[in-house]
Amino acid sequence: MLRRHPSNPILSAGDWPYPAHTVFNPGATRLADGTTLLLCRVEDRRGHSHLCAARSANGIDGWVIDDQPTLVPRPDVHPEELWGIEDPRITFVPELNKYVVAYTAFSRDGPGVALALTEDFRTFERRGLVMQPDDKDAALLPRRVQGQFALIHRPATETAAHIWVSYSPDLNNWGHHKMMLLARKGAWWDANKIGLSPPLIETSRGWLMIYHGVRRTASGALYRLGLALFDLDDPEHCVLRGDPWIFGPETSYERHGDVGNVAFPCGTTIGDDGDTLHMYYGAADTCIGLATGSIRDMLKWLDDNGSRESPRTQGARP
Ligand code: BMA
Repeated sequence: MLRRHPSNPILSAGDWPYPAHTVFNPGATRLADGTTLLLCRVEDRRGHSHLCAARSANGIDGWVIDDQPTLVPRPDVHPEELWGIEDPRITFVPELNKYVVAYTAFSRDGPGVALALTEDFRTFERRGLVMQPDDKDAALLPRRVQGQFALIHRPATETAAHIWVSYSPDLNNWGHHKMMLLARKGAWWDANKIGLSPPLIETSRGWLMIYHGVRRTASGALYRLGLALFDLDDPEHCVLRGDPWIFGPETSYERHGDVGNVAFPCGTTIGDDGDTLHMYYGAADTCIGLATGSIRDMLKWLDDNGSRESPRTQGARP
């Protein structure tokens, strides 16, 4: 359902105009003129990450990469960014006429969720930490639902890591926290730990979610992707959830790298036809891959491979 581009990996540290150890887990959007913008996580040789923008007319090649880091940690004013900023998810919000970037701030006490607003990916208005540690894998919906902004995120405890949605009137004050999707249990590919991957995709049938499931194996974790669909007006209500995973590490650049067996998308763009989905993903925490699919095919696949879930029983099926 998602086909890898033959020139994968499309971006890696060797393409960078300044020293970089690895580049991965990019947020993605299309700018007003159709340009694809990736906001890439760049890890330096201290192990700290910052974000750097890369722009391309076709979203495949000809990338123009900022010659300096685009958004850097500011632990002097935002102590929660002490050990870097990671994994941005970009949402264009027409009401604000701005892009909202939800990213992981790596604090002394673990990862939390921070927001920054921008019009041009050159200057940013930081809103700071909105979800305290341990929390990550966050993205905003592009419009209010029932009068409120909605943020998807993944709080984690020692025993649980499920996907939640929280609501806010102003992007600063968050409440009405609701469980959105539960990790399954036992042998399932998405047992114990799941998280949002790219921001939700709005379709006529609901919000389409691509999420990752982490399978713990004797030789480490396996990061794979699944699909779920949520009610447009009530995003905490899961309409359909796919049973099998749809995309996982297979190629050498996904199998081998700093963290092998990881395919981790943080962004998608939609083609001019309104259906073609370009998914940008971190491969093995080392480089960036592109895979392409069809939103229509994904919805059809969910009809054929999905189960209806009620909030009380989701994830609990054997
Ligand atoms: C997750 C995040 C991602 C990373 C993945 C695999 O928990 O930290 O940034 O790609 O693990 O290491």
